[in-house]
Amino acid sequence: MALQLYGAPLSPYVAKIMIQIAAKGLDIPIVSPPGGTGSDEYKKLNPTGKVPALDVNGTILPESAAIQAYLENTQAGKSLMPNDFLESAGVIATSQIADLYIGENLGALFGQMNPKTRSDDIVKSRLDGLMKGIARLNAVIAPGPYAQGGTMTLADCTIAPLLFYVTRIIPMFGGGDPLADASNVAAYWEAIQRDNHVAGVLEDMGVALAKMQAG
Ligand SMILES: N[C@@H](CCC(=O)N[C@@H](CS)C(=O)NCC(=O)O)C(=O)O
Repeated sequence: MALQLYGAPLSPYVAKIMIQIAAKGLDIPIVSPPGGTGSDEYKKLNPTGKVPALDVNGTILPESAAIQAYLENTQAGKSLMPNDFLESAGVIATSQIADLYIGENLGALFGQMNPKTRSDDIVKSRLDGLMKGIARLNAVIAPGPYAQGGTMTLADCTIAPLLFYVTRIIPMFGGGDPLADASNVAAYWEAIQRDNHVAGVLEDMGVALAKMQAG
């Protein structure tokens, strides 16, 4: 089966698939979307224009949660989903809480990085939303070493790259420690960075972010 992942180094949604690929020991090439994310050229392949997208023998699968599920169901390597249906649904729920209530707000804040074009109202409402998202995650996540059940799951692939940005972006907008009132998330964040597969991908993200900030 020929697989190829369209990706970009700074995307937390791409990083979640890269952690999954690393943890399962898969060999899937990562390529830049032709013309760039959001370009007309790339939209001919993937109508959403977003990364990640998985090319499966010429069929393009968008959306990171769908890609996670596809790779989990079709590829060999370490299982990242519990066998128990209820535990497995819990992993999906925790991933969704992180994606919807943290990831969506982070995405909006990325668009407000430039102080010259920034809307204070958008920043305020998205920072409020992000803090509520962190509180929601705090209510469902284990304090490490992994998000659920003491072993690596797809939830860890999703959450770690989002926390990478949470801990960097809120201070950039003048906020304090975003995890100060979220002790489970704070302990989890300390622990998950010690997983080798997670650490490798987060390190690459750090390098790409430093390069972007240096202009
Ligand atoms: N819900 C999507 C979100 C993906 C996403 O927002 N990707 C961003 C990069 S972090 C992107 O490609 N943005 C380009 C665009 O919106 O045109 C997923 O889970 O895959």
